[in-house]
Amino acid sequence: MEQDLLKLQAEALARLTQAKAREEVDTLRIQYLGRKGFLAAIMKRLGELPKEERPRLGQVANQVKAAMEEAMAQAVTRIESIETAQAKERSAGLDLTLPGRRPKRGRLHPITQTFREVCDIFIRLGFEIVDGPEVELDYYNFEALNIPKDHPARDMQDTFYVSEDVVLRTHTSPMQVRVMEKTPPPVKIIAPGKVFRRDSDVTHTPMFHQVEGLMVGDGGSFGDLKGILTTFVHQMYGEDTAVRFRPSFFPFTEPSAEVDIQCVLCRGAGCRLCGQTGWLEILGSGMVHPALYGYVKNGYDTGAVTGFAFGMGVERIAMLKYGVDDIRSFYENDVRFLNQF
Ligand code: 2U9
Repeated sequence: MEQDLLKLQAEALARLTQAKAREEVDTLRIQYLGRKGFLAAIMKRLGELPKEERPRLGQVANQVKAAMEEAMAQAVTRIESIETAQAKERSAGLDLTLPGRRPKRGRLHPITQTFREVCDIFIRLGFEIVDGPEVELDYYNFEALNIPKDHPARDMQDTFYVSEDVVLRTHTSPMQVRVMEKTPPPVKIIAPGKVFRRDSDVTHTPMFHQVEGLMVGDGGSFGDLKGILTTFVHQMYGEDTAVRFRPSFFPFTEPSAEVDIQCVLCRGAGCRLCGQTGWLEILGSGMVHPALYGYVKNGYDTGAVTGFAFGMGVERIAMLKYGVDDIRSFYENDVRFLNQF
């Protein structure tokens, strides 16, 4: 019987070292140590032994039972650590066969695109870019542009005042005055940048972008003005777009002309967009007012030099190019709108 017990132990231990899952260990526990298991079956025969042998065999049976329980605990620990290692390996593993996630591509804001397109056209025509402060002296924003205090033209541009003498620039024209102060003629420059006006509706935002140009000396006639601006319109809206120059008034130019293009929607037939006129205003221009040369001096002798200037709102240029009817759409950051450009 002792031999049977030791054989049972050896057999159980061997099977436990082979076990690969906790369920297998549970099954072995029931088979070997259960109420109707192998150990219980041998113990039932204890009564067949001579009385004096029974205590020693009882002791052997207890040792066998303890050895099997210990081996079962060890098997569970071993299986658990294998399972943990396998789980780790699974989560760390890269499946290189999975399709990659497409990164969302950003793109330039439509106003930035138009802004660059406008600037590029003038760069190709020989203009140089100048940059300057957005917070500007009243002097450069108004006085030196022939708009003295109390001049009615100040009402044309509702201004953000920082102090009595400092404003957020209402146009980029101050830059051109600053350049003329420093540089004798000829100059051929564009001043692109942000400008600020106290205005907000479907065609106005408190901040918008302008590109203004100035060409003084070395030409700079009204004929040059017409040629340069017609070329600009044709490059921006297509060669077949009709252009007209309409008399206008600005304090800083004389004579002044607004530039209209054939309506982009009805092609001149008349519609709601162009107010049935067939034309859309896109920019302002004119010959630099002789009074301005008196402010900058520096070789700009009234009578000796002539020049022309122009200005446009980039948002308006973009609205007409892309058929956008509310300027505020550019600044609401709705990706469904922005994705179209
Ligand atoms: C200097 C001399 C003259 C710049 C000019 C305009 C006409 C003009 C408007 C277009 C739409 C402003 O954005 S807008 O509201 N601009 O019509 N701007 S001539 O004239 C200058 C500039 C600088 C030294």
